[in-house]
Amino acid sequence: MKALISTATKKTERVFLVGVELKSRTALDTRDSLDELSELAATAGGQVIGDGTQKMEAPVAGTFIGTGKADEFAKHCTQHNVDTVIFDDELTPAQSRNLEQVFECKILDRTSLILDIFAQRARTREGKLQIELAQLQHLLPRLTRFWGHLSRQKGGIGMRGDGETQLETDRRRVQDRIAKIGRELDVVRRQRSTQRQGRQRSLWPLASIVGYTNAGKSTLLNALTGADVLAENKLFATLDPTTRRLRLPTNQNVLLTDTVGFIRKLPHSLVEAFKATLEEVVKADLLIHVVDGSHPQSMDHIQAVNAVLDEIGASGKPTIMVFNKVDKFVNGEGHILKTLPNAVGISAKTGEGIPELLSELSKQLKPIREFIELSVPHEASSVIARLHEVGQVVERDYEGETARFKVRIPPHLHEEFAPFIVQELQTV
Ligand SMILES: Nc1nc2c(ncn2[C@@H]2O[C@H](COP(=O)(O)OP(=O)(O)OP(=O)(O)O)[C@@H](O)[C@H]2O)c(=O)[nH]1
Ligand SMILES: [Mg+2]
Repeated sequence: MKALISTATKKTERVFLVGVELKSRTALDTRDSLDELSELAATAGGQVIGDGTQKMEAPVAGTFIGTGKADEFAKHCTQHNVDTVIFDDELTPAQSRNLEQVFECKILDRTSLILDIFAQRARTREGKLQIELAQLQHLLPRLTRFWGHLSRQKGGIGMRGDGETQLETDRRRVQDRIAKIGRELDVVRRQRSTQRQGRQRSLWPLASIVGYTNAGKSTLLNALTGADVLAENKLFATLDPTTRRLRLPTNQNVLLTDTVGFIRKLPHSLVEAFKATLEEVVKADLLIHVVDGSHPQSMDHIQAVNAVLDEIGASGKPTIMVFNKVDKFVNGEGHILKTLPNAVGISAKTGEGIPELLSELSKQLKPIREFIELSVPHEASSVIARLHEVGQVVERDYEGETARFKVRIPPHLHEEFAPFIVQELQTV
């Protein structure tokens, strides 16, 4: 058991972490995951005073860890004035209740901790509603008098966000609130979808920046487009999507979207709640998967991101793998780059590798838009109207015998305009 010396002020919540080394996991996996949990706890404002692990075949139904171990940890926690014990795996409602009795303090799991961080970070109306929905859905089966009591008395980690006022109410009211949020979200999303349609009319291809939390997605968007999205060394710095236009050296335009980062064991309720926000990712023509290449677990991170992409139905898209933070590479991490197709090593911070990324981006975007010259009879007004609706008309000339257009179109519309195509243009 690792015990850290406390320098906590009265207000900081003192936190103890518990992880299990199941048969399916190695000691290293458990350690990595606990280190990440510790970062999450710190991000939520807690002070981690120590952690403990147990090696076991499978979790115990009643208390997750063995009762002997639970008693041992509980004693340690009492001695060190621990306010909150956080388990690295999702607990069942019954396990949480039983553990609360053993530890006599607040019990959280990784899921509620992540939900709590999201609640603190949410800024937009949609973000706040989504996180409240996820919190309430997670909470509903876990509503106990203990929680109600705690939320009135203490608040703190796991008890924040707009959902807080509801924590003390009964299930019925929570359910009513869930239904109400659903309706409010509908309204907010309809507005956002109108905005998106406006953008789609421009018909620029959409590239979504995805990746593990803290990989450097926002830093990259800022570096490429001069956006000023908050980028900081904290987990889940970004929740709401930001889209900016990028004009490539080849004069192609692309819309870049930076959105929420992913993490191992991302709560399902959260993925569900954020599905609408993540629509940007689902709709994208191309993904830019940013990896913190200097992180020792970068390969696990890639897998975790791919799992979430799968879950939201965004896997299988053309993807550029971007290994970021090359300025921090020390142990030849760069070798991964050579083993993956479409991989680029960059530093969003120093600008190293950005030209290579831009050229890979134009290469990947080329098949996404065709640049063609058309000759359309003046009387074919429906064709001309359709062209303006679905294509990006760059030049037009109505003076000659036929109307002439230089236009960018999605390749699947090639057939439709085939009779009028004069030539395919080189500059895209
Ligand atoms: N050394 C180094 N640090 C970087 C680089 N790119 C980003 N960072 C740092 O990594 C941290 C996270 O960067 P963000 O851009 O906020 O990461 P993100 O992927 O948007 O993270 P979330 O929004 O939290 O998911 C910040 O402290 C950045 O300054 C890089 O190329 N090199
Ligand atoms: Mg970010």
